Amino acid sequence: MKTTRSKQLFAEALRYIPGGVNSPVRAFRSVGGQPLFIKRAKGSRLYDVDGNSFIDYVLSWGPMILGHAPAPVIKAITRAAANGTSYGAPTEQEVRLAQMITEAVPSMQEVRLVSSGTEAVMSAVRLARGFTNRDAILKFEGCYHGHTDYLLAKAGSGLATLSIPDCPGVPDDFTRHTLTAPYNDIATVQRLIQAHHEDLACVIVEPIAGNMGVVPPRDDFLANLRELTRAHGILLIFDEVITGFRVHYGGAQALYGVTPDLTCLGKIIGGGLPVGAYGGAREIMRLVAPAGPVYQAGTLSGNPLAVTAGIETLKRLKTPGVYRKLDERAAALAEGLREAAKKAGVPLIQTRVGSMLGAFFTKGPVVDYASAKQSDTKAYAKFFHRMLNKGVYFAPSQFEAAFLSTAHTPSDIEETIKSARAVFKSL
Ligand code: HOZ
Repeated sequence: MKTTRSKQLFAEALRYIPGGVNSPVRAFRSVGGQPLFIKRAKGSRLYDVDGNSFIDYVLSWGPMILGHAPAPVIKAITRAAANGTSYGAPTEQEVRLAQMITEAVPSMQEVRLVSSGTEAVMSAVRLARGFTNRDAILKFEGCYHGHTDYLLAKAGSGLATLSIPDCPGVPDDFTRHTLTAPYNDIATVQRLIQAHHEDLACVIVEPIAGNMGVVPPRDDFLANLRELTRAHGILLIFDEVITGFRVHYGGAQALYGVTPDLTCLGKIIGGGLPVGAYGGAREIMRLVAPAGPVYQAGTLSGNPLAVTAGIETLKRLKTPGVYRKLDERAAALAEGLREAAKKAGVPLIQTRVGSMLGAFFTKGPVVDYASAKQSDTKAYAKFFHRMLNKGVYFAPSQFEAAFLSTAHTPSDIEETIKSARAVFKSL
């Protein structure tokens, strides 16, 4: 594979940008080698600056559920851009997107739009603290909720990829109020809640963990969290930045039938433009400024381009059969990879919920961060590079998810499985 131009650009990037990238996992550090610089993308394909093309399963880390550059979305944002790109004043479009979100996710009676998932979570936790008048929060090991100081404790995504357990620059004082428990371990949650319930404002969880690879919740894990938090007046926050509109039009909460108090969204609701949102019961949301005293603001919040892309994306996702089709294609891919690994004698645990997939090189089971960390990351790195050489782009980290879009065709899936057969044999 020719990578001359990517290499030149990366050398240049290293002069001006820390690590040469604007977000750590993009740097290929844990799989080795250098990142590819992307020139354009369309449908299921990425095209790099050296003229290589790839079937893309990263999809900008989740937002591009309709594939890249979907015609109706591009048309709508082009039209919107001609009317100006930001006003710092309310627009009709943001009311429409808020309406669509609250209709799709009924637990979000009111919603505040922000500019990233990090911002959504940070604001939701502040709101939970303001509402309960308590300081402590409980999060799960390997779950990633953005890069807010007190949420970096034992976090997934880039921190798992780069093995950073505690981030310098975060004073101990800031994480003093953050408790952590293993994902899927309700006994530990129960113990922590018993000990700290008077001070616990919220429990925050990715209802399907997608930042330590993909780790689905055990059968009653979410329902038990709901019961325990409700019993002690603790708010339950679902971080659905990845799962929102990904696993179901109503998010993971609709899929599992468990209703949180607050929900955080991002990625898909911006159709590939920077966006985030948090929302919940009216009684709680009415505390957000200017309706109430919990302050939160943003110059680009509700940005007209991002909101337009979000509306157009959600409109398409509402079409009957969309999620069934995504599920069928993802199932075919997961099954094909599993079979191929088995035939080649490669131990592989394939996890999947809808169109979110994980692949761990281990005998498993993978139920939490500790077991995800047991997997053979060197084998993943080899798999990643050999697939890349065959024109298939998976995440450059074991601890991220793979995603499918409505633009992935059966022949994309077949081509991927065919490549994987050869790659597994070579491992
Ligand atoms: N935190 C993102 C994945 N879970 C990665 C963002 C990026 O590198 O673009």
